[in-house]
Amino acid sequence: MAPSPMNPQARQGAPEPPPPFLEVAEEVQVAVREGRPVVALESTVLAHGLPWPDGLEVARRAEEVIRMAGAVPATVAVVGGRLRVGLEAATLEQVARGRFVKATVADLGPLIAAGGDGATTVSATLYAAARAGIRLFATGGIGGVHRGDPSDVSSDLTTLAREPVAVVSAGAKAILDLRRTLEYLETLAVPVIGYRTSELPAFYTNQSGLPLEHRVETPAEAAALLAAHFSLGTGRGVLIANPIPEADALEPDDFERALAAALRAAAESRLHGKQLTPFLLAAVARETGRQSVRANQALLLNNARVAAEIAAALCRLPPEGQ
Ligand code: PSU
Ligand code: MN
Repeated sequence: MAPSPMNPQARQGAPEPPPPFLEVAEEVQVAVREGRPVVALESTVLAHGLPWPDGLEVARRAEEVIRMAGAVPATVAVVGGRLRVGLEAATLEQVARGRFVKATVADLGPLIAAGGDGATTVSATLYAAARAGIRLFATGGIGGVHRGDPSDVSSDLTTLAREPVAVVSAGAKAILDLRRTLEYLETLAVPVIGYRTSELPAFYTNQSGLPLEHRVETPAEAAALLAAHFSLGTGRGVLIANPIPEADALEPDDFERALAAALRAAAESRLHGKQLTPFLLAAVARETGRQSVRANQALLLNNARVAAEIAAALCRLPPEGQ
């Protein structure tokens, strides 16, 4: 059901009849019901985007940062065939150990049928967040159009066009073709909003050279923009592009050198599809002497904080029509 402009639930997310395999943690359910801020987090980045135990450390810290900003964190994963929204500490650790398979929205049906375990990507997390009535979602960088192979397009993009959730991300992962990724989002009519920037951030760095038309300066401004967007009832999400803090950014030249080596290694191993992104991220981490891992953690925590601040501002807006 698309949220209608008159629907008072439009800001918090209109609850649809939940699919039977969706299991939303009590704390998250209560917060959504009472109109309190909630931020969803994905789990692929914990399991496959960062090495153990960095993934676990950042998972815990992201949840803390969200709580400190007054919101409830809701990390998403498939556990024993149940799509879980909000994980307890022991499950978070299991996920970060990297044994859960990478699960996109297309993998949910097979995983649920098999009773399997999956770490959800941005696309699968968007699906779950929307069903749980969550409007804000923080990640590191969304997937997009790959360099060298413009036919490899992440389902993160097409799912953003289907689920009315705002994703706070440091642009898209810089291992991608950012220009084509931005074009693709334009085709899908997903608005891309710069958070205190007029340039698409490039994940580990802030220089993409790609201008953004829309920009907000504060959580309140972002919340007002989201309320207007969601009230349109287009059913589409929003990408809020939040730059990495300058002190944590990589030198663009260092990153490009590391990426060139990573892309060569990927081509030699003939990698493609789901394996490509984790392979490239791991190779860049090796090439930069883990500087990229530290940058990835810093930007993720920064996105978690901004998402929580926007979620809180969204809940503070006066009721619609007044
Ligand atoms: N951002 C990171 N690390 C990651 C990812 C994003 O910093 O591991 C993950 C996200 O889960 C995203 C996925 O949804 O990579 C995209 O993978 P693909 O390109 O295969 O669609
Ligand atoms: Mn891909």
